[in-house]
Amino acid sequence: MGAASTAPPPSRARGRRTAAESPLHTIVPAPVLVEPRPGAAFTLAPDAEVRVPPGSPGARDVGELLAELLRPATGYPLPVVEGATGPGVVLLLEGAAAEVGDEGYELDTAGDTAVLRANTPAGLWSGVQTLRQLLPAAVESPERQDGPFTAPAVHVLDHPRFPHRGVMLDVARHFFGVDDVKRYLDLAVAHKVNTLHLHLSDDQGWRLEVESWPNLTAHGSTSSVGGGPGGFYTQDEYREIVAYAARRHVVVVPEIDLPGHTAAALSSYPELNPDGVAPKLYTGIEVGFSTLDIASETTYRFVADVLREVAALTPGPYLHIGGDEAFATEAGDYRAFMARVLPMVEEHGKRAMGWSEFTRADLPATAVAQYWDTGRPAGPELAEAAARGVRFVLSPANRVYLDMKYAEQTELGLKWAGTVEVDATYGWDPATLLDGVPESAVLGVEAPLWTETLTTMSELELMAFPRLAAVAEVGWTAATGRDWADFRSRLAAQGPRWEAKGVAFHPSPTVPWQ
Ligand code: TNX
Repeated sequence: MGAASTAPPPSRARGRRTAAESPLHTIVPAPVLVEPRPGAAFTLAPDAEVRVPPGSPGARDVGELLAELLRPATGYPLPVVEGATGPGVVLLLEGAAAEVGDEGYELDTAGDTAVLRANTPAGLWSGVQTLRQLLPAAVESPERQDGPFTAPAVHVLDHPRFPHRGVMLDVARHFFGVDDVKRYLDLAVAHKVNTLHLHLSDDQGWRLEVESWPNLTAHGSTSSVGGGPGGFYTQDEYREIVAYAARRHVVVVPEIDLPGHTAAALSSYPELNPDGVAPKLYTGIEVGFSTLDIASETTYRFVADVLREVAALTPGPYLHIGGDEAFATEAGDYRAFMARVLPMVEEHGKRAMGWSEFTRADLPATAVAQYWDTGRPAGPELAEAAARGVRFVLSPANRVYLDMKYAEQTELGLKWAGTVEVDATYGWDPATLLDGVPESAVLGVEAPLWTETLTTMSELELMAFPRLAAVAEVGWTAATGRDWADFRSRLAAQGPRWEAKGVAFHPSPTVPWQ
């Protein structure tokens, strides 16, 4: 193609629209209501301030985070001030419609002012994500960009469908350090994810320091799939992740997978093994071959110590005790084990989470079962648990497993649940997935990212995006507000945002990327 004369002007070079031109339908997850307002578009002025209500550290924190998000690209100082007047973004903890609840918000943009109203700081935080997505993609850049930074004049009213909108990261098969976890979290919260589940132990590695059983990390952390070096979080590093997440209104759910998926622990302490012999560290990707010694009191001392330390480090309401694929544990032993361990979780004032197999145990009504199978006729124990009050987090592998290949030719990932393109991730309804598990029993959805085949941050990103955004919308947006044709064009609008953030994403052929 001939050079200069036929090239489009730079702002349109890749078919991008400026924010003023962009349609309102760009936000993922889709809000309950987005209405254009008459009048001028909102422009973030160079002297804009972020105005926060006096006396609310939580709201101030949201204001600080908003300023931190916008400063690099705009180069504006964006001071965070209490109750002052002047142009900018106003955060209010009053005046929001009651229906927005704990996590919803109202947003009004026009002229030199954007006003966010919510009942809680968490609601303001949700609104911040929407405001970001109304501004041009360039605001996401870590480097100074040319303005103006404008957003259409709109009124948005919004609140989530489900309270639990999670992502899970498997840091056991391959270890990912604190900075990677923070980045993954940052990318997820942009789509209003509020739960980070960390899969902290598995056959291939133990990833959290436990002071009372030091060999778990001294030895058990030193392996990973394929024989890499492994790694682990010190208790201080884990606290750092929890605090980073909490500031972003994300609850951390720590998982210690029991009684199977325990080869790293078994290799660290011979006395935990049914035959008393510690196996070598495991670096393959088989599942279902390991089990703690169900008959030994040492096992229960071990589990009690681990859960006590993890509970003490974790302010959130859950301890996830795994329970999946315990094929080396006899059915009766499995139930006996869970009967001992479930009360330990409650003793620490926590709710037990576990993979769906743990519905075979006698669960307390406070328990939360995480469904991971592919919708094959589910056993009656799921419906029975739901009837007893157990709540469900849905992670159907053929929909939301972010480690499944997109297509046969996808280099990374597995395909035991099939190949999963983003339309499949989007096209299901949590209320009708499982017979006997009605919407009232569904706490929400979660997208697991297992890492047998993934070793770098950009590999995580490539598998997670764009599917993570689709799961987030399944969890946030009411069924009546969801539509694939509409979603795929809104998803396309995320492409330039991910590019601005340097996110590797799968250019799905099902999406009309801009
Ligand atoms: C199944 S689903 C597992 C994991 C694997 C994953 C790979 C579940 C609870 N367990 O151990 O990593 O498949 O897709």
